[in-house]
Amino acid sequence: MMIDGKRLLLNLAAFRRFSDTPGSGVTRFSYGSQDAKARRSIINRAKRIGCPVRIDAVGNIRIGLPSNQPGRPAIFCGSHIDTVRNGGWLDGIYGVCSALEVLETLAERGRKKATRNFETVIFAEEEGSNFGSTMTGSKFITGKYGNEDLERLTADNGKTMRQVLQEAGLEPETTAGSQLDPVPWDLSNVAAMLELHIEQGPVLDRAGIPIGIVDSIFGMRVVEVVLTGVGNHAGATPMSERHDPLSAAAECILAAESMVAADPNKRAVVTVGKLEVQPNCSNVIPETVRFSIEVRDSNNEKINRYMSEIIHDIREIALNRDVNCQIHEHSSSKPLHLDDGVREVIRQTAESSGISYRVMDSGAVHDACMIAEASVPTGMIFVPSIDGRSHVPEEDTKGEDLIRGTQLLMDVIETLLTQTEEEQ
Ligand code: HGY
Ligand code: MN
Ligand code: MN
Repeated sequence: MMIDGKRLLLNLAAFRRFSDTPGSGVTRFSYGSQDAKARRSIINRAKRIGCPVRIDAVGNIRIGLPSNQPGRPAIFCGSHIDTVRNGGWLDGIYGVCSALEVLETLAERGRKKATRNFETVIFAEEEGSNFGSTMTGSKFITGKYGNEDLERLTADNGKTMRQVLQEAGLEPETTAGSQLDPVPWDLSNVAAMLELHIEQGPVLDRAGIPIGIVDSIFGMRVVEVVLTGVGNHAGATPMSERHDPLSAAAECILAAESMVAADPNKRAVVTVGKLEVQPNCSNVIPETVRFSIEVRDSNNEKINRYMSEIIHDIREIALNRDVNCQIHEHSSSKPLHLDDGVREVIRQTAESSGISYRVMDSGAVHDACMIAEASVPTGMIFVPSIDGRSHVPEEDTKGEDLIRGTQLLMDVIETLLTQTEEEQ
């Protein structure tokens, strides 16, 4: 079945306007007003094509086909609509618009004899922009997160996830009969899940290859560090008497960077993306500094080894500078290998369409990780990111690459929907 490429690009372009930072990238945090507008437009489109919509207690959305049969195994396909701050116009939303394009094409054309159902899934809070934890919605779907995390996860303004959900009109405690589905979901009848995504790195763009077929996804571990020194007057305090937590943080960050940059296989990465200084005035020696550190790699043992060494160095630096140090585990996800069977269907479909591809790993994490970790056979397809840029306003992909990726997704889904038991 042919997708409608023009409709895909029009829908993608329309989502750019749901942003708190028009003109400087896309900012659309889950549970915010722009997210609500984006959801509304998706739900209106689903209703217009006669597709039933379900929403769960943390805002994950699932949209089925009217022809879905109760009890039949389902193919899931989707991604996320939330973004980082001043992010790009494609991260997540490209996979959602593509899954909606597949849904609409299937709803319009009907399907050859199908042995499975099809559902578009939109995961909430994938970026973790509110609470600092990536893949939050899918962690609730799989039961990795539960009620206690509704209190544990807090936004910068101090509001818990439970309070943020309530303000967004979502109630975590869902009683039977309420219009929200409970979490976790029963995934036992999900035959496969597919996520189409921009690569967010330079590999495909540099190689001039239009499709990436993902075989593994990096793991990550995030800790939060709080360094407390002695705030004081910037002008009247001699250098020899200072206990400056920001200088200590600078030393910690450079130590972490040089350690991981020396990684022999050059794939491990460490990032300090968030740093808060109190009281953050140019003429005051800071009192407290709070910053995130995340380590990612394809090997879990290496992630933990690096993080332990980083934590050790931080404690040592704090001691030498007589600065108080607290380190809290924040979130993590293990590296994982995606399903060989689904990857083979993607590879054969690309081959028969004459599309050149590269099998590759992903340094970015995706909701596909959580669904795969819940033992659902999962596959991912990448399209190139121009200059390898992502999580920034410059994020972009050529229109023909976007359409090609969605058509390949359509073709793979068609195969999975009509697979017989033996072929599975
Ligand atoms: O952080 C990530 O890898 C993803 O973009 N949330
Ligand atoms: Mn993403
Ligand atoms: Mn992202």
